[in-house]
Amino acid sequence: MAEISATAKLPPSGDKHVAERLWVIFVTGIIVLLVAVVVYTSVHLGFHPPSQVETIDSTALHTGGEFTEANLGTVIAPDGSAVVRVVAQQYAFVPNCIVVPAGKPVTIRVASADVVHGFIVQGTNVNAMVVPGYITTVHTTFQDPGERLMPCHEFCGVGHQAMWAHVRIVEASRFPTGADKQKAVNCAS
Ligand SMILES: [Cu+2]
Repeated sequence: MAEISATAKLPPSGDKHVAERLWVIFVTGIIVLLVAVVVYTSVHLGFHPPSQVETIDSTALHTGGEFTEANLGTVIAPDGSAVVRVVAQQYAFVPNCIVVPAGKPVTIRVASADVVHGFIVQGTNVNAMVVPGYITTVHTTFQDPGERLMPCHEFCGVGHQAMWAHVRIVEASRFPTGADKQKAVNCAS
């Protein structure tokens, strides 16, 4: 009788190992899933963190340099690609309607004149923060002509909800003339 009860008290070692194995499989599965999401969004959807760190004096954007008023808007390079320069400030983007060519590489460069802002263009990979003192650079290609909203998505003060711009995507052949002569254009051009 004594021998039988001693045997009955042994822990169920087989069950414990099965549970540990299941946890290892579960946790490994989560890691594989997270890596797959990072690879899919960066390779297939084109989501990249801004990696090129460029600094700028946010208190002097209007006094000279890249973000003076005449430079704000879109300029077309000889290869047909576009560079868009935008200033984000409480509580507007300047210009508040940007025009870009469809099907061409577009580089958007944004600087803040005051506090932290953000911008997102719905239905695209454009989604970034604008931190004072730094230039935010985003690369994208807008496929289809049309109009999209570009709201500020970082709370920047009492007027934040009114801070948004339009992105007008037009056929490259119908782009406003002058943008290819280093003259920045916007929707009003
Ligand atoms: Cu804002």
